[in-house]
Amino acid sequence: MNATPDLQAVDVTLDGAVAIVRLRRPAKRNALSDGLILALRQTFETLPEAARAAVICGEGEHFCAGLDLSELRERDAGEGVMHSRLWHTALEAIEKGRVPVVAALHGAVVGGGLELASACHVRVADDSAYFALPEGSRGIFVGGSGSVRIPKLIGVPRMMDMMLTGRVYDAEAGERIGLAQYRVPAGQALPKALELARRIAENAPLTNFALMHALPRIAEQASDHGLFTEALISAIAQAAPEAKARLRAFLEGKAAKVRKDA
Ligand code: 1HE
Repeated sequence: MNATPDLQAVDVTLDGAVAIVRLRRPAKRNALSDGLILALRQTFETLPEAARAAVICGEGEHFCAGLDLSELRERDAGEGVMHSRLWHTALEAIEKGRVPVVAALHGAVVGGGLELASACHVRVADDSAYFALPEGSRGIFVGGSGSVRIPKLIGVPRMMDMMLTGRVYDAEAGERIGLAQYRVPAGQALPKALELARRIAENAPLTNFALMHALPRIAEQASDHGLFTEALISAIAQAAPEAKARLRAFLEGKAAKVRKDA
């Protein structure tokens, strides 16, 4: 694979403790070329030190049109494996990176665009968003970890249906089945994602790290192993000085209570 990171296609800005990562190929509906995938990997591996959470969004009318189909050419099986593995490492840099990532979704969230969204930790869809996996009709298969991550969100039968029949879910249905955890009016995905990311950034970094790295692994372990891992991680998290300070603040009446409208 000869591609180099297309750094023009990804814009990173820091808003306080939140890194905003923007896909910037609107003329191609933010289709994910090899160069853009490499740039995403590099971006998430080298987020600014001050970032404690991130938001990913797309410029233009759509979040992301998936794989850049113009780059699909005759690949032999070995090259196909390497291409898929490139996507895996890039999306792994998001899912198992340093900070939680909130996806702000609008317009098309399709194919590899949905694979990208499913590597994020929280998904916010505005009412213009729609979700599809057109790979079935293009004669290909998911290759960007969709077969691993998407069934964890919606189950194998729903993903099977999307790929076999070309079913498209709108934002409302997408939220109902679990493709997004939040639905907001059109145009509000980014503000809502930012609001959530700012809240996430206030958590103890070790808690965020434990959630990103321990929770998905525990969920895949046999329950006996999961309980043991949970005991280890919770002991490590509560031993951190920041955890002790936060607990003390609550006991002294200085920390926020849980409110039902929060
Ligand atoms: C593209 C791509 C793309 C747009 N690769 N160039 N993904 C798909 O099968 C989705 C294909 N795209 C679409 O269905 C539509 O473009 C959209 C619904 C996303 C947007 O429609 P629209 O009317 O706003 O835009 P458009 O006129 O279709 O596209 C504008 C330009 O973007 C046009 O190029 P132009 O040079 O004629 O201006 C399109 O060709 C180009 N474009 N989408 C390349 N995807 C790791 S495996 C993952 C496997 C997959 O992701 S398969 C699913 C691929």
